[in-house]
Order: sequence, then C-alpha cells, then structure tokens
Amino acid sequence: MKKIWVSVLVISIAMSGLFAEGKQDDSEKTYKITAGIGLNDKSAQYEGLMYFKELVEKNSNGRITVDVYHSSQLGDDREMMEALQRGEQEVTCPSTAPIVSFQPEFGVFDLPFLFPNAEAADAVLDGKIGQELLDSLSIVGLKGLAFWENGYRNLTNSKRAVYTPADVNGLKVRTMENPMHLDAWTTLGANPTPMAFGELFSAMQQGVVDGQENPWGTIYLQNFFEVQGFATDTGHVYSPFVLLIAEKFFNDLPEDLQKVVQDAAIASRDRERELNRKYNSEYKEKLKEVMTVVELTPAQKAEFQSMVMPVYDTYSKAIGKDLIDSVLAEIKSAGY
Ligand code: KDG
Repeated sequence: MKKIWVSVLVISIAMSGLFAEGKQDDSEKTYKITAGIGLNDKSAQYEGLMYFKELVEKNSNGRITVDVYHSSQLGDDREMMEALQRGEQEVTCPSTAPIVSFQPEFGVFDLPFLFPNAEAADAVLDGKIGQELLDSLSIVGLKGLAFWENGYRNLTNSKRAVYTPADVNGLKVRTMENPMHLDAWTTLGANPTPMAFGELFSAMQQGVVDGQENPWGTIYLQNFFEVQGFATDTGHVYSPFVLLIAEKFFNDLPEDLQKVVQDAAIASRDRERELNRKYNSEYKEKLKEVMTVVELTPAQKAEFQSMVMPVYDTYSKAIGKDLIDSVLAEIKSAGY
C-alpha cells in the first residue's frame, strides 16, 4: 500500500512539473509572421501593414516578429493565399476578387456599382455580413482578420480617351483573376485577359494588354501613367482588401497573442483606409498632370452601369441571392 502511495506521489509531482513547464514554454515561445502583398512600398496598403507590424511587435513585447514583403516578392494574391493554406506564409492582404476561387460568396463585392460610397461599404464590411464572410474562410483554412480598402477601380489604357462603352470596344484589358470581371468587360466589348498584378506593368509596356483598371492611388504609385495615356473615372467596382492570416498559425497562438493580432488588424485597418482615401483623391489630381483623365457625366456613367447590370442575375446563384439582397438591404438601412 505504502509503495502505491509513493508511486502516485512521484507521478503527480512529475506531472505537475510537466504542466508547469508546458505553461512556461507557451509564455516564452516566440512567433514569426511573414506577411506579403502585391502593391509596392509607397502604397497605403504597405503603410497599413507596417503599422500592423509595429503594433503586433510592441503589444506582444517582442514575442511576435513580423517581416513584411511588398511588390509580389512572395507571389501574387492567389499564390500567397495558397502559401497560407500550406503553412509556408502567415499573412497576406488580397483584393476580394481572387478570394472567389476559394469562397464564392466573396463574389458579392465584384458586383459592379454595388456600393454608392465608401461609407456604405464600411457599414457592410464592418457589420454582421462582413464578419460572417470573414468567418466563412475557416472552411479553406484561412482566418479573415479585417476588411481593409483597395477602393474604387478606374479604367486606364494606352489607345484612346474612353467616354462610353463604345470606346471600350476591342481594348485588351487586364483584369484580376475573377470570372465576373471577365464577363463584365466582355459585355462592354473589351478583350479581357486575367493576369497576376506583378506582371501587369511589363504587359502594358510591351503592349500585351492595352489597359487595366485599378484605384487612382495604384495607377499613380505603381507608375502606370508612364505606359498609359488615358484614364476614365468609371469607379465601376469598389474593391475591398482582406487581411488574412493562416488559421492554424492563429489558433496555435496563446489567447493573449491572438488578441494582440486581432486588435492590430482593426487599428491598422482604420489607418490604412484613411490613408487610402487620401491617396485616391490626391493622386487622381496628380494624374491629371501626366495623362488625360476623363470625368464621366452621370448619363455616360449610367450607360456603363446599365450594360453590366446583367451580371447580377448571372452570378446570383453562385453568390447566393439572399446574400446579395441582404447586402443591398444593409446599404439602404445604413442610409445610403
Ligand atoms: O496587394 C494587393 C494586390 O496584390 C492586388 O490585389 C492589387 O487590385 C489589385 C489587382 O489589380 O490585382
């Protein structure tokens, strides 16, 4: 009997030692986040990510370090999302358009002329619908931390000033890798080609494509105006970004560090959006000095809008009609 008690005592002392060690390990363990984006180091997206790095490193007391790579150094949006799934990279921040091949409901944000303004987008993205979409990425091993902003996209090209859909006819336009974008540009009479962002500048320079569409900040900061003479303020779609983290990496973090990462994602979202809006409006003005910038009249804009509207029906099944209706209802109830 005595022997049994002695063994029980020895085992429990050993186990309590193990647990104590386990706990100690967790609080001393350090983590490394490798984060990559497609835009360059002048973009609001890069500055937002650097702020995320600063907050995470400071608030984790150095237990997490963040290495940031820009200009598609780690690959394009799709490749980086796949690297997150494989556990080879921890963070990326793609446009929602390429997320559609991972989770089709994200296609709701590709619907042209969906958000009347950025505040309406914020209401949807930061509300219940946005949170449900972020959470839904769990089925593909990704965790959506927050929606950041890419912004309203505008057409540029090297051939001619575009005022109406008729002027788009025959233009070779690079699009993001997304079927709705391809369809919408085909409907407008263009010859669209999906292509990774990192290949775009040289494709325009070499005449592989005549044009592309992106927010004003990107057109200016990526020097697209050097190879594009014409821009039109089509504002045809509002592109959100999603700050993504590999779900397994996030779940393996101790709870206090999960909070540090999540809080930093929200704080840097606010900074990124503010800066992005400033850049998009300031750089539009700067672009007017170096290229022809066409401001569409409401009637001209309506012509683009009515031509691409059929994609709402074509894609309602893939996205889910209920989701489209609830986004539209949310925009309305937010007062826009
Ligand atoms: O960092 C984001 C970019 O990789 C990309 O999403 C930019 O809007 C974009 C595009 O046209 O590919």
